[in-house]
Amino acid sequence: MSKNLTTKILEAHLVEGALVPETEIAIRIDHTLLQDATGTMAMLEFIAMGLPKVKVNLAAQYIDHNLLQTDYKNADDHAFLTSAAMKFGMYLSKPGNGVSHQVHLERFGVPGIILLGADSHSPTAAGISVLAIGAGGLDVALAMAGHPFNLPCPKVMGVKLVGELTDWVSGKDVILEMLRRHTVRGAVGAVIEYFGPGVASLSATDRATIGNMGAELGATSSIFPSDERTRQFLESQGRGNDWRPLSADEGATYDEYDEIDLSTLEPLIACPSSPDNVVPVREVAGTKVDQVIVGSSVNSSYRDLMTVCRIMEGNRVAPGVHFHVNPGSRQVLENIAQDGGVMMLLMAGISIHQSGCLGCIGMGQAPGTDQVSLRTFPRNFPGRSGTKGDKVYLCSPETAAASGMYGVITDPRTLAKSRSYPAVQNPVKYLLDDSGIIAPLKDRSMVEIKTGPNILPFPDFAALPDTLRAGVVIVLGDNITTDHIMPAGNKVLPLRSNIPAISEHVLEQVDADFPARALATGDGIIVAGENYGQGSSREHAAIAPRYLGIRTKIAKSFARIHKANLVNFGIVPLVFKNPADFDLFKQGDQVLIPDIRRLVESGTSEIPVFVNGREVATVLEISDRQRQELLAGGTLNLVKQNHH
Ligand code: MIC
Repeated sequence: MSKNLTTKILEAHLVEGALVPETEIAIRIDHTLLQDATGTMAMLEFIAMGLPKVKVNLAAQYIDHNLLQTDYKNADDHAFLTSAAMKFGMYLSKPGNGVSHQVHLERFGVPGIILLGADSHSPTAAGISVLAIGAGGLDVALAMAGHPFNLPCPKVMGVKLVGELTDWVSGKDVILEMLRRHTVRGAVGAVIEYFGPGVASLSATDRATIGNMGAELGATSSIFPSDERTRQFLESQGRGNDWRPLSADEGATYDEYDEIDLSTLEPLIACPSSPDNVVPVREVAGTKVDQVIVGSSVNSSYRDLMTVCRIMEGNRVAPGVHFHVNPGSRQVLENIAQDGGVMMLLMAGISIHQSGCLGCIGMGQAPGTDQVSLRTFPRNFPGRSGTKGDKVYLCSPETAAASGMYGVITDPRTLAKSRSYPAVQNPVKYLLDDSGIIAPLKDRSMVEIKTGPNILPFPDFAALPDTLRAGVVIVLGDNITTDHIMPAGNKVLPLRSNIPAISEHVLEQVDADFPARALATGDGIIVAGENYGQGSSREHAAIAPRYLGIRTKIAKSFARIHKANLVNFGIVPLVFKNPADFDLFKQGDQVLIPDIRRLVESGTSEIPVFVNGREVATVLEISDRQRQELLAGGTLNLVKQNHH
């Protein structure tokens, strides 16, 4: 039978289960990736497992998120992560060396492998045909310890690409078109597999852009065939030997199907404040812009930045606009510097920042009150920039450059009147410099792990009680993001290794009293609408609410990574059998779930919940393994029990 590429890669890595969508499978992991914001907790969890060394082919620790050193906290975390990476045989990418996604693409990814990353944008590696999956830190720590990764088997959404992009349109517009068509929930439970004649016209870095923002559709991962373009990219990185061809079989079928004619796409833009709020740029053209940022998590490659350089060459940023560039890696910066791009940016009046995530995660670069910020980033969830009521638009580097030049949102095709499209290609041979990467040590015996006063041990969580009596601490609507639940930004991110301190910020943007009320309630419940917990992989969005006493969340539906994180930390993720029952719950209600422990243990999917004298049917759709984790009060408790 002919197979699609996703099936082939999953089959080659399958350890348990069968490839039947929605049933649980376990897969072997080849590479793991941690970054510093999720990595401190993941590393503490790995240390708690008591192993002397990582047990995957390659484990990388990146320092790219918490780069501002406003006090000792981030610097301490970096010293901790560096020492732990050296202790356990990992690669360490130093602060300023680049964003994990870009660096892994450049230096480590290999077509056909599976990468598990504690960052939802890990599927950037789709650019070179790596099946990369975002997961919570604990799941990645378990993979580092050699455990297979458990997940609901994804369905495969085949997207046939035909035609070629026209001038001034690039990879970002392809994924914005996907978001326009399918919304932020459109690919939940699916791998998006691109195929067809249009693929060959997309560079590895344009494919990486499309893979990165598959996360915004809720996809488990995204994948492209490995072809001549993939080979060229690996050759240009001095890694031609890592290349192998990969594609779907002739006549392969897909669970879902879509088709995009690349030649019909025009420049698109996601308006505030959701990545799927997409319109053609021309519809919002003329909107005054205060800030423009190109780079960070996505659109930070050589092609992306050099496109901006070439468009801005001999031009200036409009007065009143602050234009920033955040290179994806030191390698990208060095290569555009070698080709004269840095001077083009400087002479245009653009600020060049160090390579890293920076404003993408609210680590600096927050816009001012009522200012419009145009970014090539993947997410524009409300307040994520660090400014309440922010107005963040997401667009391609082409649109960003044109808008920065004119000071208003501008369709880049209008530039065609005065200049030709630069059509930048990635270098045939990159200038290579791995000085920002420390390779695993041969002799690790002398390495001591450094901690600091802000790095606290993982809190103890109690096992699931027999019967749960809990108060409804808050009722929330649809599409609540992990940025709502556990905000990022330069104030909160430094607390990622200190659960008591970070828990004071849970849901603060939605309701500043939530943390205090949750603590006062004792055992608590959160009630929510559809797609609860979309967005990032941050497990703090589960750990910190749990620390505040939240024992169950009842929602109309959950996002994949967040649901897995909830179980990992002992929070029971219940789904309304009848979504209309959502209306029966109000803040302050007392809820009773009799016999919850026995029900979870018994394997039944139906869990009755009592509120205001009414019985509400809810469903618990998790695997037997996850049931054991819930009973123990979380995965770490179970791992510890099994070790003793
Ligand atoms: C993000 O883009 O939201 C992040 C920051 O990269 C997160 C990880 C985190 O919260 O540390 C992600 O996407 O997983």
